[in-house]
Amino acid sequence: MADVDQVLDQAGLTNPHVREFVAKWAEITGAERVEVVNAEDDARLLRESLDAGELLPVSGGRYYSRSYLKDTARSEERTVVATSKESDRGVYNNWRPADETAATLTERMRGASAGKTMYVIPYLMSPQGSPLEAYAAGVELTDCRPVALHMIRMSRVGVHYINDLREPGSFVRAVHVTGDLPNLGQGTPDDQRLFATVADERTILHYGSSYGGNALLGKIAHGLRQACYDGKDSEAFLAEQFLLLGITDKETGKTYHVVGGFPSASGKTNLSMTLAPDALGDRYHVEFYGDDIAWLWVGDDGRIWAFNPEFGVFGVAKDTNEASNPGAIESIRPGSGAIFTNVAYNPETQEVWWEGRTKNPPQDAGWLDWTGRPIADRTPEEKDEPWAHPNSRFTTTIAQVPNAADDFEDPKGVPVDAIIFGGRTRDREPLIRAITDLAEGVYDGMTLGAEATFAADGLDGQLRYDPMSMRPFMAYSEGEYAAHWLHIIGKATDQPIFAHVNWFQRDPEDGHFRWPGYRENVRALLWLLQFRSGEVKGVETPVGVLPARSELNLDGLEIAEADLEALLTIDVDRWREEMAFREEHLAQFPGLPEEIWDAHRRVAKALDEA
Ligand code: GTP
Ligand code: SPV
Ligand code: MN
Repeated sequence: MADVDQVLDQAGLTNPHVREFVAKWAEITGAERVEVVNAEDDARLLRESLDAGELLPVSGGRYYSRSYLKDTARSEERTVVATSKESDRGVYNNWRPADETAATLTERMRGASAGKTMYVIPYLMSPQGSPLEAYAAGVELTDCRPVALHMIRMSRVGVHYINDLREPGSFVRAVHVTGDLPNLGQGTPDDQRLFATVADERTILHYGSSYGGNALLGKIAHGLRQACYDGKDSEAFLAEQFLLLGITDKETGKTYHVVGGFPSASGKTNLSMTLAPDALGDRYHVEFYGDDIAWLWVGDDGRIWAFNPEFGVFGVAKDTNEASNPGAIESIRPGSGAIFTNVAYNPETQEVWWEGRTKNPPQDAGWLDWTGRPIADRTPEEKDEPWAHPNSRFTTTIAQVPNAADDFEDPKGVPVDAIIFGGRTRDREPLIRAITDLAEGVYDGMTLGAEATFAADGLDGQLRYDPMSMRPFMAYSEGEYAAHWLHIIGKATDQPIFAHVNWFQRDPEDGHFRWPGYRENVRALLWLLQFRSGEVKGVETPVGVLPARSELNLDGLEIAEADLEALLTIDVDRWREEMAFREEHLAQFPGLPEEIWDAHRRVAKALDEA
């Protein structure tokens, strides 16, 4: 066992609370060595990971990692929020008592890093100097070197972010222990994995994975789950699984900012990195701020302000190509330092590939699927299996995104003009409906959902509800959550407009997407911003204001009349059916504010009278 004090001295890590935290967990996990990580260590750590075979080289100074077969996504069932008050229990947050959860995890982690190095990663989940910086500092301890490399891309990493913090509670204590992945019983009744945020102690303990949100603790665990709790506790802010983008109208010189909550894998990365469609590109410029997390607060000017606490992008690879998301392709180009996880890999050419990268898979020999198996060895039955895992990802920094906003690191954030929600809905939801009332906006967020992907997930036509796209991240009860939203946005004297969008409506006959999606989605946002500023009137419906056909800018877009008609109208019968599902959904949440119920009844009544 290394001399922890000596290592921390050498690294110039002087904060006594952090030192105490590191020493405690070095002792518990039994790590053989301790090492402090700064962003400047990236090149050395990459070399060491390549030498150790943890990473494989991709052409142009990029990298490839493969995770254990049963460790390829966040596990929502194994993720819990723990606090000392049972009133934090929600319907979806897997609440547990703090003391027994911390005790269980301490036992699982005891001795589990024996023989390994424990990397100490001080990080900041905000631009430096932001008004919410007090909630953004953390120290992740991990026994996995590639996790350190991902953290360097996804957050701001360095000792100077934490050295001067005085209070014991002024940084999040985050401990990640990988565990013996082949022997954790993933998906069995004896599953050993446990991912806990002990929110009222600002402590995160994750055991049994080295993948994504399970292991990069600054991202989901701190940036969403812990921050969601801190935001409520302080009554100061909201932390949401939101994208953040800017649209500049070059003709008027005005810039607008939009945040959007879509459930996981429902299009946040794609929308946030999008470009204006070619036909509108001369006039509108879209700027990227963030693709997964935004923190929101009320500024002194009475507006809602936001920033992205992250430093990088951990994006879904599938279907990312020059047409769907040219910005993403550019952000992972040779020289970007990107890390690819669980895509297909060719060790001879050092190239990577995933479904949708090109129309057809590459032809040359030597390709391995995401598990490392040669494609050439596939049996005829296996021939059609995907080469990349459906949740395979790329990791890159925001600075690599070509249309990253110049001010993405500005600590004062940006003012928010619109808050949009969107899920994957095959019918019922029109392209866009604007909502001008705060309670109806929050109600729309609370009834957000995505289509059940497997028949077993739910009844046909019924959504898997994902309130605010925060179902797996809410750190306290849904009722209080809605109240906190009403409180924070309600404090703003100049409130953003709400809207619900849907890029995924399909023709029931042949299943084609009625809306072309991707870059064309900007057209719906432009309408919303014009509606907010009173330039267009829209068409009132019981569920919000829809664009009149003539108001939607369709220059350069070919779309069938029947599709457009379906996208710009509402199906009242399907909506009435949905209202009954919503009633059951909302009734699960004790303490849901009366304003939300009023909004529900208003919409239901309007539909009945329609
Ligand atoms: P997380 O990182 O898991 O939170 O996901 P995300 O919300 O950022 O999702 P992402 O943008 O990566 O999109 C997920 C999938 O939806 C990808 O396979 C996209 O190709 C697809 N997708 C995104 N936007 C559109 C769209 O406008 N139309 C259609 N048809 N598909 C889309
Ligand atoms: C998500 O699953 O919503 C993600 C990826 O953004 S992860 O970091 O794994 O949570
Ligand atoms: Mn996400």
